[in-house]
Amino acid sequence: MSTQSTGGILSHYADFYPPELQKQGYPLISLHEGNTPLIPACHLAEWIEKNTPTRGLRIFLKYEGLNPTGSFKDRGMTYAVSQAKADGAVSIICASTGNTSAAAAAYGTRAGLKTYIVLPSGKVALGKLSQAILYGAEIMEIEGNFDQALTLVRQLGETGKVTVVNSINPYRIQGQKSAAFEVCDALGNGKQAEAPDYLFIPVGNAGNITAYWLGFCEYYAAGKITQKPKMMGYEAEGSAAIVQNRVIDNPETLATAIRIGNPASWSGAVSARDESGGLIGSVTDAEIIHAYQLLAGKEGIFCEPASAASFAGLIQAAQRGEIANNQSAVCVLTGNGLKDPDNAIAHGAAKRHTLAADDGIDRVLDIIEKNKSRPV
Ligand code: AN7
Repeated sequence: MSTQSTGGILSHYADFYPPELQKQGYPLISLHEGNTPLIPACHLAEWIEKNTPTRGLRIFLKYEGLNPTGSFKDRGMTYAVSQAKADGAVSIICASTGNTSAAAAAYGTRAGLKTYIVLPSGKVALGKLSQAILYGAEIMEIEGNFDQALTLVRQLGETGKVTVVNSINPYRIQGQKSAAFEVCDALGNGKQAEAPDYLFIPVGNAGNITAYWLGFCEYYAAGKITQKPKMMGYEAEGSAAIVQNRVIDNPETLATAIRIGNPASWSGAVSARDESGGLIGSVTDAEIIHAYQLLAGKEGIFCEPASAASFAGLIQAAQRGEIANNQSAVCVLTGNGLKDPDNAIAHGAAKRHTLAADDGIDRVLDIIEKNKSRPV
């Protein structure tokens, strides 16, 4: 059986990619990534109405955690790995805070390419590490941070012995722009595609904000949409290089996915901000955790902490009066909550009870009784 696939973003948005990609025999490596839901967040909109001066905001969540490896990285990896395969590569390599490595290992394996990944030791969430291990990547853990891992990988790329699939590989950004198309198509609801007024997105290495902006600009140029959104990117406060306009040597945040002090696509993020009239801000770990809890507790949406930086940014902007009234906003939830079980367990709101095997129903009835007057 062929490993080629007609699913996934490269086939669905073929008009926005080079025609070679569709030619028979081209090794399209796909796990049917993309086509993720845009979920209306009515409860969060109510919360914003009650708790901030911003009126009439409509909120939608782009739930990228439902991609094949659980993050948006799959959109770029299908293209980067397909191209590497077509170019005759035998191995790929990436530095990663976790999600890129999971995607590279999955697509690399499917393509029959050896996958090497360089991770910051002790700083990768458990779900991501477990993926890379099961997919069978060659894992190198560096006693350093992501930025140091990426420096190493860039140097290895220059030897010509391996193909780098970090977002410095232009096919990654090209693949990831498809998420912007999907957002507009979903908001158009079967009619003319439509961009939101605001796009809130976490910023780590700044590849994704660069890719979304490219996607909105291409849809606009093609006449698919008549306006582009303001791009609202959010770094973690302890890793906010773009906000502080300096490289952060020792980036910190519990949102390990965006624990990055020298973003590779820095200038792309700045252009997206300036050309769209948006902003790049930062959110504290406390703001991230609050947003993470609200997403799960009010909408039933489980994302990883870094993803919640988008909604944390929305809360902050709404409180500061940075959002006009009666607008629409999309928050990109970049990764699945299952990626990081440790943070969910540490910061979840559930009350946990232990029952003896012979407690019978009385203890449970007692718990139900005590909860009657408590809000959900
Ligand atoms: C869940 O996996 O950089 O600004 O090595 O995993 O495009 O870097 C991950 C980044 C946001 C930031 N949300 O996106 C990696 C890596 C999640 C992420 C980001 C990442 P970029």
